[in-house]
Amino acid sequence: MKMVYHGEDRVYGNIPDVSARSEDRKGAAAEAGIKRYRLAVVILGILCVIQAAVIIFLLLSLLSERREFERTKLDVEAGFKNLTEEREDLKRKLNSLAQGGWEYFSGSFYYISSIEKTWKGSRDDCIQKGADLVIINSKIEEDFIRKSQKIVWIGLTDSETEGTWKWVDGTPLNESYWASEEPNGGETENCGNTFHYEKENSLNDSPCSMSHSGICEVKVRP
Ligand code: 2F8
Ligand code: CA
Repeated sequence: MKMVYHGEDRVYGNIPDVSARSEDRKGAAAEAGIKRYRLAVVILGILCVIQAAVIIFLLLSLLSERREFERTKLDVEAGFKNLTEEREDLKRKLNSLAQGGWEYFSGSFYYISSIEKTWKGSRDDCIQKGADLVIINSKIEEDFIRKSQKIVWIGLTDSETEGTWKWVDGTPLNESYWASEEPNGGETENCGNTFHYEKENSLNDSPCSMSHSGICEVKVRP
């Protein structure tokens, strides 16, 4: 406020000081501007911090994924190397089987012994070769064995329980290829062979003490 004079007369009063008000307004506006500016700086700062946090998080995720990928890659490479070695090993084994008189048929190698032995003697020979007497799982397998045109011991016996025929792996005889009227030996004939190889169904029971060739089997695929 400032005093105003009119001629000689002094007039006293509180007249608003316009220029001061304008100054005040300017000051207030400047202060508000500074506040807005500070607020903007703070918001920008917060946004920068958030952005930096997001970038760091993404980088860490990326690094962890990359490490995981590297680990998986190493595992796959090691698995591939093992498989390649196993394949080479199998090839060597197959070649040596083929050269040793084994015959391949439908996922298995078969060997017919030239020396005739009891059922147990023939089985022991097969086991000693890393095999066992054959287990017949299908008609085509039975036909393949019949084609040898020999009586051969197979991996079938009811020695444990009379009348309960089992394969050497302990599985029961389900699909049977008994010749007609077989098995007929009761307690005197407890081991299986291909006595009737000329017939469509060739299996027979014979005394286990008889001497025959045996047919061994090694499965090379399930
Ligand atoms: O005719 C089938 C019959 O043939 C032979 O006996 C005569 C067999 N014997 C031996 O293998 C010792 C039976 O087992 C067979 O059932
Ligand atoms: Ca018989």
